[in-house]
Amino acid sequence: PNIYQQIVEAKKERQKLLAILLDPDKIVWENLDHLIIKINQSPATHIFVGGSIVQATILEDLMAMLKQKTTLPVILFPGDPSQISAQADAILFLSLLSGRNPDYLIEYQVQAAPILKKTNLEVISTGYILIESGNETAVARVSKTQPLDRQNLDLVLATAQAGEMLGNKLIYLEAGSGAKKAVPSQMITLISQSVEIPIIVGGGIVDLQGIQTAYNAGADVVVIGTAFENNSHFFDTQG
Ligand code: 1GP
Repeated sequence: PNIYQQIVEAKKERQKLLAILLDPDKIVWENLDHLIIKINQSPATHIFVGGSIVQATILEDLMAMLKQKTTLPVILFPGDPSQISAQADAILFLSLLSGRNPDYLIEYQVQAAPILKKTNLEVISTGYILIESGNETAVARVSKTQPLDRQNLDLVLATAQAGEMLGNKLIYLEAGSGAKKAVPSQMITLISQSVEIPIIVGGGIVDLQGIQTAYNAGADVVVIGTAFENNSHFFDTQG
């Protein structure tokens, strides 16, 4: 089954999706079994795998474990073209539309294309928009780009609309991993009402209420990284 079609169907049905982000670089291997059990018990519908800097062997090892121990679809969320594993189900083919660094707009995509052609990965073009979040996040640092001003709704809107016109299948509103402030609700609402494609929201969401707030604002997919990484009981302690 086509993962993107499922996301579109869910949006139509107003069914909300939840992705747990695993950064291969931060995995504590002794805890991985337990972590995957907790993911299977959680309301997560997808697993995202990626990070700013990831060793290839670690990525493959993590993917092998995930394929063995969970039936959830695994989607690569790569920081660069080295983070491609044929063991995943799909890849977010990202363009960092908030930035003006050509590497993240076209260079890395050109490098990745021939590699992806040799796999069966479902490629999901994603307009990736980094929003200023009160602290410098790894995405901004590693990509050497400026996030968009969180007050400048017009610019975020124009960026999302351009992303859709360019043919992207998803818009990802990103505050950055470990962000102090999550993407503002008002912004999520505006963007979700102004583009047809599904909206992913992530970065700095630390409790179940934050997830609900993003859903209510119009997010179709919410991504939880750090909060689950810090507390594998995240989804049962607060239920
Ligand atoms: C980062 O949006 C994701 O790319 C998740 O962020 O680690 O803050 O949950 P957190």
